[in-house]
Amino acid sequence: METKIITVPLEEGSEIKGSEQIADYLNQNGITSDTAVTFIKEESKRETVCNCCLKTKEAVLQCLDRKQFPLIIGSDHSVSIGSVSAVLQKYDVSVFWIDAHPDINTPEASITKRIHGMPVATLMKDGYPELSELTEDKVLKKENLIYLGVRCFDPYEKAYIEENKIALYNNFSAAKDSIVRVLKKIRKNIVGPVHISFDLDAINPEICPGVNTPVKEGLSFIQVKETLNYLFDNFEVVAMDIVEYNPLNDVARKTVNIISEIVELVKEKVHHF
Ligand SMILES: [Mn+2]
Repeated sequence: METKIITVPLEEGSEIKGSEQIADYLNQNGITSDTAVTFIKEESKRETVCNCCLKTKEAVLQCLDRKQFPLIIGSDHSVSIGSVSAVLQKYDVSVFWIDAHPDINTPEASITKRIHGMPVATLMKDGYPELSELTEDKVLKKENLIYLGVRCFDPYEKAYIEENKIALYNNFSAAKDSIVRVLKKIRKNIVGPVHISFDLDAINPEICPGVNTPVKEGLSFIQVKETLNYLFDNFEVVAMDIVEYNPLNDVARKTVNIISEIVELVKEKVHHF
């Protein structure tokens, strides 16, 4: 199968400058977009995010219809409202949300009110109505969500995840289990196709600094590659996001080099589908 790179230059969900020119930065570093999503900016950030997610959803749906693999490279994580909404129209997917943050805030519970902290709740129909509508009659089910690498919670988020028994695995280096052993253990519980939503801030910011909201510690790049290799080799991965890239925070091209390696890994795996 062929991989299609869809770049999405959204900043309004994070409200942090730096991601508008990601397609140019990626291009300068040898990563060419097949589709660069464009959208109308409105006065309201919410409406802008909504326009952007709708366009992202359309681009992803087009890929899926053409039997191509959509690899979405984005700025703020709100773009996943668009990408996962598209995938949900075609598949009853399990979503691996690899991130420092759970992104499951609701508009009411959110402290910052930034939409990039709400995509998971939005996909579960607990977001702003005009954004939650993008999933149409589908919804991301709690039992189909698996968090990896999450280590920075708001109190509401922590309580929600615990109460709803959402699968969450982190702190692999301290645990006896390696990340692959954890994935092997949970494999039998995962049914159907998989969407990977990978936030670059899951990685330790010392090795991956070019993100919007860094959180100290985190996964090593080796752990990320092990995870992706395992997921692609053992599941039907149907789409993937790489998000929260902020070129203005990058140091010595560390982050863009990581993106580049991930893109090559994905293309290689998808090529054999
Ligand atoms: Mn995120």
